[in-house]
Amino acid sequence: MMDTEADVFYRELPKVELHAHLNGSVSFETIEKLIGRKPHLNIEHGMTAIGKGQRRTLDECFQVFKVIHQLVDTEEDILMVATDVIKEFAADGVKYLELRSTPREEKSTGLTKKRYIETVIKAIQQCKSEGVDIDVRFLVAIDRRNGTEVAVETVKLAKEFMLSSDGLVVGIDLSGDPTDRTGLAENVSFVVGHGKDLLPALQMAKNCGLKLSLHLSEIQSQLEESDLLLDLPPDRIGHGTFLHPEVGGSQSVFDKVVKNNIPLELCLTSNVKGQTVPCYSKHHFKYWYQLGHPSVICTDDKGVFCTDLSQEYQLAASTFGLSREAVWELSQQAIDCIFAPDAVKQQLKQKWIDLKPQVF
Ligand code: 6MZ
Repeated sequence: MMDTEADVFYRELPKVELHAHLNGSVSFETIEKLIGRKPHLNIEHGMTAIGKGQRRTLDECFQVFKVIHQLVDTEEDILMVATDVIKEFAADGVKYLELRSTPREEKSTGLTKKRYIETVIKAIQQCKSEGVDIDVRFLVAIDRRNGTEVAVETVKLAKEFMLSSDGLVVGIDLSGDPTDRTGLAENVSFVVGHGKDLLPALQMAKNCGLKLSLHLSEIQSQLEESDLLLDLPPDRIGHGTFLHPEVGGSQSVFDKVVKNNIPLELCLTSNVKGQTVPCYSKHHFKYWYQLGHPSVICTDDKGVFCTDLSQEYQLAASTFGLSREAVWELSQQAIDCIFAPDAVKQQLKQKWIDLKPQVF
């Protein structure tokens, strides 16, 4: 299909991507290469992506990540996936990207969590040395389901890399399936994944200078957890679908978000396809944007949800009637929410000025 004039505008719009999970961002083309490397797994495309018009429960979305993790289990895979993802974001007009990923160890391939992070950093450095026009930083992710000990271990690793990676590792992400709250040990089920168990690790991260982006209230039942974690406070919030009063958010939670001016990372297609939001027009972007609260459009998992950042901006504009001037301002305001230092913000702001069209 031919690109329309609007497609070109949104692709050329310089953009900041702040909420992208590495393994959720793997494109169709890269999945093809991974399937070719591991034919014995019998994985087909329908198992790694949720196509146009399709919807799944959030729980089913998390099954998709498990399939992708089977395909990405060696250093070579991670290097290829990270390099491809970075180049795809760059080709889509993203000038600054914060990638996030959960370090995994794979006994069968000898992959360790440390090597996992080193490999992502290597991919970032390789893209830089090839002159790919994008500034990439990394957030080390904590999967809420793995509990206190793993969270503390992850923060320690992130701290090590924050000090040794030349500013590439900038923070911590808290993510993972919020609907799955049971773990099993010796056949006794117990509750996992509650933020109160992760609070000490997150506090430790904050104390050592790591920035915090936390998935909060992605589903309705997480309000009490959000109230607790907002006292940290985090530097950014992922999704925050149920934080405002119109969807049942408490005054206490709402006040904490607003008083601390905590930016929200908003992912329209992800929330609609994962059915935590009924349709695009009911997305909470509208509420926060109208309030003038810092709201950053992001993709979440561009591979799994078959989207890209240009498309997400285009959807926000068509759904909520944003002018091109307003869209430009929205992408520019995202610069203030990045975790890299002020000097980087200044460079990006200059870039936006240089690239801005005379007329829209
Ligand atoms: C919460 C999510 C997510 O870390 O292996 N992840 N966590 N909510 C979401 N909304 C849909 N989408 C992705 O990338 C995949 C992992 O990112 C988190 C989950 O922990 C998932 O396993 P990485 O690169």
